[in-house]
Amino acid sequence: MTDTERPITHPDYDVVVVGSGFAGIYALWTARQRGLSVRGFERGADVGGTWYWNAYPGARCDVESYNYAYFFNSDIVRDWSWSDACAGQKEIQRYLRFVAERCDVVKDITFNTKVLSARYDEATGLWALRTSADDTVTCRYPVLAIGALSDPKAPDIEGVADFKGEAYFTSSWPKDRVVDLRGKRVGVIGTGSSGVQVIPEIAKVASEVHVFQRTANYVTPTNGGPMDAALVAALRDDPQAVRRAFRETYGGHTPLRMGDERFVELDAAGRERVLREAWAGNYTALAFRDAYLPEANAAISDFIRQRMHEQVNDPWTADHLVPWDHPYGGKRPCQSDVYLQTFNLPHVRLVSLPETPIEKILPDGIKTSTETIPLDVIVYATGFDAISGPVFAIDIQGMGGRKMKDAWADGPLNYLGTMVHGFPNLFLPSSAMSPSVLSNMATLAEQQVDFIFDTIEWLDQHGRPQLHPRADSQEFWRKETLRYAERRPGALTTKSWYSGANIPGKARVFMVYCGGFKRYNETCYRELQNDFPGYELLNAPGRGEAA
Ligand code: NA7
Repeated sequence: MTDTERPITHPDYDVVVVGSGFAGIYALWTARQRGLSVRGFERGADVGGTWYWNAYPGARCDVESYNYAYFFNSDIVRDWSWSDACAGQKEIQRYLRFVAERCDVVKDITFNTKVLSARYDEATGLWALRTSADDTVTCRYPVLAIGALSDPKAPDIEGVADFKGEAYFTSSWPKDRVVDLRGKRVGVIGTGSSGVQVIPEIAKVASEVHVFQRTANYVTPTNGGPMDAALVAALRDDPQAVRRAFRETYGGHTPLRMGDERFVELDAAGRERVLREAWAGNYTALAFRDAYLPEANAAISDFIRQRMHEQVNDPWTADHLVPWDHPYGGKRPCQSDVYLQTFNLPHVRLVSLPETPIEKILPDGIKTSTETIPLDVIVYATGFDAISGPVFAIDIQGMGGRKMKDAWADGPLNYLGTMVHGFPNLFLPSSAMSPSVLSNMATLAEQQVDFIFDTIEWLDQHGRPQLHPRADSQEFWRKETLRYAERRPGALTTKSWYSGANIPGKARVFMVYCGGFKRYNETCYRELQNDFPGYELLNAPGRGEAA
């Protein structure tokens, strides 16, 4: 009998938190605040999650830092200053370390340790988590704060292992040394947000840059630059009011700037005027009050294409850098002030894969259908097995020995984005069917952790039954997610990682709840206030006390 099959007799901890990004750090702190025993596991050598791993040059958040931050503790809000309106990776990782130290949770985390499996024990209602340190810990409540974009996608290209030069992934860029690309011939595969950020940085030092693009993306200017002092002062004045206000918005952040005229009420000249004003103010995506209408979205998409096109000198390159195949927002749009102009440099060149696909990677370069390109370095910015990938990376077994992989064989199913039928007391913040990547992930982390620990508190007050969502609640939530996705232009028609289309063979399900943060939060708390009508309660005899 292996250690993981042995009967569980007692919980080592009330809560085990896996991951130490935004959600993990706050979950550890919240568990302690509520008098629960807790242990954290982190596969990296430090806290930060996404912001630990994605340490490539140019990595930067495209949500403004004064939004993309914690608000649960007013002193932390007042004691941290951002150097830029959109902070870079290093600064965000430093911030997360600062918060973890202030909350004194670093000591609770076992670093460099992966959680490999989680098994539910029906006799006791407890969970056993097996780690890469060949250890098993047991708990009542596993909180898998493992992120939505933390399982890198292996490049499905022949010959990857044959390349004899240097190879780097943006998703696991070396942190222990400086990668020196000076004077080197570099190929970059992938033009999503990571590619768009790293390519201009590589172009500053490399002798040649070959950008291998499968699909062009929308690229609009960033919101970076100096912080607005008045805004910072307002945020620091009453952080708790800000925190409450965020939860009343669609995206979980300060209200976005948007145009106040309606597309349907304007003639062609009026629409052009509004779009130009919005471009100057950097709110083109919300140029109209009714920007969500497909016809308004089409005008916005066209306008952005024109602005992109005019930044690139070579007509062929410009034509190919502009996304013609999907509407704005169908895929995750990118932001950069320098990406498009980078292609005007003489040593930077676009290779358009739909016309000249990569045939294989050679020991000394990349062979496309028309040429062999000699390279010293290949950078893979090829993305992630998003949202459900990190969940599948842990072998999770629930009631009746059912595996999560089987429960989600046709795509993720859960209720309110946090719990899965048949997996009692297991919590999955930042996972599928939550506002997730279409909201401010920092606000979402706080909201979900609050909801999870309010749920745990309710369970403790009610004799600690086991709780899991009913199957019909999951079905309702699946339909709700689909209903809102149908209203989002391009959501269901564009091939994107939002719906698993970037992974061959992955079930195609739109995985992000687009009903807005406010509605999501209210739906969660309606359950709690009404004693969880959408869930089933199970009693678990023979439970021991946590150490
Ligand atoms: P993305 O947005 O998934 O981008 C990955 C890119 O890599 C995208 O352009 C892909 O093309 C391309 N790709 C993936 N596999 C291949 C192969 N085999 N050949 C050629 N090109 C390939 O990931 P990012 O890391 O850039 O961004 C992730 C999120 O991080 C981002 O959205 C923000 O939320 C932050 P495709 O579009 O699939 O044709």
